[in-house]
Amino acid sequence: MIVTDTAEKIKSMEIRGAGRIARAAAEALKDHALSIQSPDIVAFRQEMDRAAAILVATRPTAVSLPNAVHMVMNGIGQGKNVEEARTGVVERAEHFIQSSQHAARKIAEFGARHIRDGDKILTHCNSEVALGCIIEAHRSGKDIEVFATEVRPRNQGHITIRTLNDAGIKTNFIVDSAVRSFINKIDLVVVGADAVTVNGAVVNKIGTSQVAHTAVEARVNVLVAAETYKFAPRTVIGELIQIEERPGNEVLPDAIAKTLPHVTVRNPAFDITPAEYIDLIVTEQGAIPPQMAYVIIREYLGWGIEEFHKDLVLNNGHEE
Ligand code: RI2
Repeated sequence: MIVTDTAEKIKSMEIRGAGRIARAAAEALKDHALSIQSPDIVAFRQEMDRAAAILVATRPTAVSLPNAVHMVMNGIGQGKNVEEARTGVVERAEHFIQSSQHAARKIAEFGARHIRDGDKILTHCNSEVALGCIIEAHRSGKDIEVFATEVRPRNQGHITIRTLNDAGIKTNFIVDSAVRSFINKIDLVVVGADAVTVNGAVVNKIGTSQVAHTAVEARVNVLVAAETYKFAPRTVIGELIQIEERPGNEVLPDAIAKTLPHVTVRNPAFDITPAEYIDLIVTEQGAIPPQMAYVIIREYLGWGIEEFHKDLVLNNGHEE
C-alpha cells in the first residue's frame, strides 16, 4: 500500500527534509484517496483518517508533516459522497505540492537578496530552502563561498556538499565541532527549519542551536529559511514540539554499545534555537523577525484560536 510504503520511507529517512516529507505525505494521501473502492462515505473517511494517522506518526518533529496532512484532509470537507470527498483530497494535495514548490522558489529569491557579493556562508544539515537561497545568490552572479558541516550521525552534510559542488559553488566541508574554529571567517549563517514555534524559536537539525549560539557570540547574522507551513499552529495553545530521539545505533554500532553496559547512547535528531539568536526568518511571504511568528500562524496558515477551541471542545466533550 502506498501509504505504508511512504510512511516506511519517511521513518527510515529515505525520504527526508521537512518540505520533502510533507509533499510525500500529500502525494500518498492523494494516491490513497484514488485507490479506495468503497462507495460508502463513512468508510472512506475512516480509511483516510487511518492513512493520515499512519503518516503523521512517522516522524514527530517536522510540523510540515501534520500541517500538510491537515490541509489535504480538509479536502474531504462536508463531501456527501465519496466522489466529492475524493476530488477534494486530490485537489488539496495537488495544491499543497504546487504551493510548496512555489514557496521554495520565492524563498530562494528573497533569501538570495540577503547574501552579499563576497560573503562566506555557513550552513548546517541539508535544507532544500536554505540551499535554494545560496544557489540563487550564486546564480545571480555573487561570488560566494560556503562552509558546510558534516551533520553527524546521518551525514546530511554529504548531500549538501554534493548539491553545492554540482552548482559550481566553492565549498569547504567541516566536522560539526569545527564551527567555532571557522566562525570568524563567516559573514552569514543560513539554515532551514523543521518547525517554528509561536515565540519564534526554530526547531532544526541537532547542532543548529550551537551553530547559532556561536554565530551570535561572533556577531554573525543567522538567517532561517522556512515555508509558512513549517510554523506550528498548536504551539499557540501551549503544545510543545516533540523532539525526535532516534535509535542509538545511528551514533554507536550495537556491537560496541553492548560491550558498554553503563553507557546509554542519546540521539536527539533536533534542537531548539531561541528567537533571540535569529535575525530573520525568510518565508515565501517575505522575511520576518522571528518574534512575528504568531502573525504567520494567524494570517497564512489561517488557524486562529477558534479552530483549536473547536478541537478542545470535541476532545473534552464540553464547552467551558
Ligand atoms: P527542508 C531536515 O530534517 C533538516 O533538519 C533540515 O534543516 C530541515 O529538515 C528542513 O529541510 P531531517 O529530515 O524542508 O534531515 O528545508 O531530519 O529541505
